[in-house]
Amino acid sequence: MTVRAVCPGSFDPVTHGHLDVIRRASNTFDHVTVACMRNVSKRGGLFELDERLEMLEEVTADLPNVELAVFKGLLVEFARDNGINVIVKGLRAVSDFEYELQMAQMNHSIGGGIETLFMSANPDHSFLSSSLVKEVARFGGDVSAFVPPGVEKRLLAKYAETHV
Ligand code: COD
Repeated sequence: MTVRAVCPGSFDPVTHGHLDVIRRASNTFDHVTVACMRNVSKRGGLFELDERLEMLEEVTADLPNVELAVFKGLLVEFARDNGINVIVKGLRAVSDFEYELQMAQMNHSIGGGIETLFMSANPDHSFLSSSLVKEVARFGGDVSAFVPPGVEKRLLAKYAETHV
């Protein structure tokens, strides 16, 4: 049986933490869809959808079994429509766990039993979130250790452009 996984997220922008989970999923499953949520309703949404996708495209170009997609609405519906068997999430800390567990259980319930598998975050990246990276970049801090070079460039350009 071909196992198709999805790594869902906002990816606003993609960080080394996301990339680590995507790479490990690509080594574990036959096929991986990185599904970028269309509406970033979270506070601090910075990049347009096409910009987030361009960055994802750049950083996953060397992973032949990874494809990109956009979704809106329920993740389980996207998974069902695309023959996806498994949702893959990264777990950074206990603080992630409660919400992620609840989401996994809800998705299992409304998604015809779809499984969520958690990958423990690489300790080197377990403190990383897109929001924190944006905050550091916004105030002129060095984010080169946290995001790929192309993403860093776009962050610098974005904040130069918005003069925030
Ligand atoms: N290390 C490891 N993993 C990480 C790291 C890190 N440093 N940073 C993030 N991750 C992983 C986490 O697993 C996270 O879930 C995923 O990457 C994506 O992170 P973000 O911040 O880009 O994306 P989120 O958290 O905004 O994405 C949330 C979803 C889009 C997955 C979620 O809201 C969703 O599924 N929405 C669709 C509506 C739906 O179906 N809701 C659920 C009903 S129960």
